[in-house]
Amino acid sequence: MIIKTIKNIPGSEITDPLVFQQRRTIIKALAAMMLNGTSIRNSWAEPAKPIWSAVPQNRFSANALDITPADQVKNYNNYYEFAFNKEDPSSLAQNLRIDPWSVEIAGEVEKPGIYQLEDILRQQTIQEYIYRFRCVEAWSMVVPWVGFSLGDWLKTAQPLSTAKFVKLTSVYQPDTMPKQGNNAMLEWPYVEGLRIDEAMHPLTILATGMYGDILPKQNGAPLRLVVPWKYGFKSIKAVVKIELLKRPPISSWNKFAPNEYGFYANVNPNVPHPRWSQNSERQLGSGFFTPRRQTELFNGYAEQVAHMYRDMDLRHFF
Ligand SMILES: Nc1nc2c(c(=O)[nH]1)N[C@H]1C(S)=C(S)[C@@H](COP(=O)(O)O)O[C@H]1N2
Ligand SMILES: [Mo]
Repeated sequence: MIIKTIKNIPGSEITDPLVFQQRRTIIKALAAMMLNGTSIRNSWAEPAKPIWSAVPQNRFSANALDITPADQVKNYNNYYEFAFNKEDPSSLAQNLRIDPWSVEIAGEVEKPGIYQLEDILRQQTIQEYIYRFRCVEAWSMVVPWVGFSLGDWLKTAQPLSTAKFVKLTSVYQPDTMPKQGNNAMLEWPYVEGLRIDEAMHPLTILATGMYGDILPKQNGAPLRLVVPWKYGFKSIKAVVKIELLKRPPISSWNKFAPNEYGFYANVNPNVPHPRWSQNSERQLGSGFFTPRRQTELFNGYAEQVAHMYRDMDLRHFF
């Protein structure tokens, strides 16, 4: 499969230097995978060297932001399939099997299908996106994700005019995910949803890497959603299925506590969580004396996204 992939990309046929550069990166990545281990799974577990370091910046990527140190982002995780604390997912998630990986597109589309991860990555424009990320628990970070536009990919499946919402589903792997095995807390698998315009928005990405490298399993490998203007729980990890629907899906946290976790979950300092203020946030990795950051409406992305909510009461649709 991998060998066939490499043969299929003659550099001479590619004119756009960005595309050429990007495909070279992928070829190098695939070659590195073959050299430093016999399978992709090995290199995911133990990446020998950064493989996404040469990808171009997306136009929404904010170079001016202070990037959170990688070790903080890799060792402070919300991943309830593995643990309810933030310390254990980084070790427990290493058991997750992510090779082979495929993602199904289904529902209100002209062309439903099941796609192998390496084919998706080969066909989509892989870029770096430096984004703010704000958890509903009032901590935040800045992460250089590597990924591609969800909307660009969905367009290839040709959404029907009846597609109004998108449902995303995480992997169900109870033998490696202890909380799924125990049937604990949420209903499994983890489910999230977006309105179709939110899913098609160019800020919305599927990430497969971060910090120029492969995405760690605890951060959602091999493919996770990132919606930077919404609370972190919307950014579902280890995605295996994407369905386009006529009606809104019921997302996991919304079902668990509907008065605390809304469907929209747009970052909003003016709408408190029932149990705490959303007015400010602790920046992950900042020192003890660093002041909290003032939370911004739509997490600082109002210019790009506010128009989608112009006629909505954000207190009601929280
Ligand atoms: N499948 C799944 N996706 C998930 C979660 C989860 O528990 N399971 N937690 C969410 C929450 S609450 C947050 S804040 C982010 C955390 O992402 P990170 O560990 O990469 O920081 O993932 C989100 N995606
Ligand atoms: Mo979160």
